[in-house]
Amino acid sequence: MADYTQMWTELGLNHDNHNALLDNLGHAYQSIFMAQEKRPEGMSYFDFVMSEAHGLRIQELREEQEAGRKIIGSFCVFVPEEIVLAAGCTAVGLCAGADFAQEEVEKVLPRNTCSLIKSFFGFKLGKVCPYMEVSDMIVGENTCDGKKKSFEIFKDMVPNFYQMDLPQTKTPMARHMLKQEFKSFIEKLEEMTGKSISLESLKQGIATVNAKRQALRRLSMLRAADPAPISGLDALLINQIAFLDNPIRFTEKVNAICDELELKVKENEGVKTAKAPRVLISGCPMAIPNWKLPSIIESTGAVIVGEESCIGERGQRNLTDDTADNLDGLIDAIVDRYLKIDCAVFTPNQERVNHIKEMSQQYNADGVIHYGLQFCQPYIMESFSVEKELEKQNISVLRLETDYSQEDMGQLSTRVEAFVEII
Ligand code: BJ8
Repeated sequence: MADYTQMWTELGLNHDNHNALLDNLGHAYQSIFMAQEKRPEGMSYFDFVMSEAHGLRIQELREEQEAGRKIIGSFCVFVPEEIVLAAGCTAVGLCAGADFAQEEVEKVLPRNTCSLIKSFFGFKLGKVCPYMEVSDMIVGENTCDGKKKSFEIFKDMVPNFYQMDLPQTKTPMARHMLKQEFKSFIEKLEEMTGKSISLESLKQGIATVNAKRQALRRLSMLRAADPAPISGLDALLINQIAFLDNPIRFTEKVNAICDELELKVKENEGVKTAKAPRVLISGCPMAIPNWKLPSIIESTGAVIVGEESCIGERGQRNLTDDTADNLDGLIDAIVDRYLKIDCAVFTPNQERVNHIKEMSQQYNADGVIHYGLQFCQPYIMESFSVEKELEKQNISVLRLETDYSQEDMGQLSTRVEAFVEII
């Protein structure tokens, strides 16, 4: 990696903390990803992106800023990338997948807060996330109580915070509210950039994001093959990088790896042997660098064939209809697309269980591992009804609760191994 010290200083990063984080990440990446066998050649691009995630990609974002674009950071797949792009801005997902500066975090948040929320506080307090620091505006959404209340504290830690209110039901009233929220978001972006979103720019934004979703869908479908042509770890990594990379280049690279995987499927080549146990993961999102559970699962010899998660199919599943010939019609289409996201903060949320069943059939999964982050009420509460419904269909389920620490690795491995043996 080139020397980015000056850039990191200009962004206000804490060098000691940041170096420690990069060191840890580098080691984890080597031992988890590079140790895998039979990786597709196309993964070399994604390895490169990861190796330059705090370097070249940040430099690119700064160059975009110099050319007049604004960078919009967010924590939720409800923040519409189509609208961000239409406003001439760039969207980045703020990853929150590792513990950092825990002592500092617990001075401002209760201990029993989910790891994801603690993580973005830790990245901010420890000054280690260049994406957070390069963002011109950070959007926080009212989803779970944890995020909603923690944003009341977080908003004072960043220079330009925007709160997006989201409904928790899918009634006509809730739909109306979401449309008003998206319109306010458009106004905010227009005010920031001094430019109006036009029919053409919104169509273009929709086309770019739809193409990215279609490429990720193609990747998902290829994982239905037995033997699976790509590991769950690598597929998860691609889904994680979807939140950081330039969307057009990313789409090209995902399609390129899909071309390679199609050939592998034709030739019956897989990352594991045919008939290796096939697992579907369902639950909380796994942000970079949260690879703990997938690496435990795949180290047992099983292969993960899908993620029912926002960093996975829940976040990317649906396309936005781009056929309307006026701006309001396109905004309606965006609202309709986003209201299909079946996050556990919604009630009722029968669609999610239906999707889990559908995915386990589509990808020929032998069992489902429900992943809940400790203290995440929406997903942990929902895991009981998910388990009941899946068991009615004779789908084996393992419900796990964990956090970002390494302390429960042994216990998790034992439970996962036992599950993989019976499926
Ligand atoms: S649309 S899943 S990205 S809110 S793990 S912080 S829910 S206590 S992340 Fe999410 Fe948007 Fe929903 Fe998706 Fe709260 Fe649970 Fe923590 Fe969570």
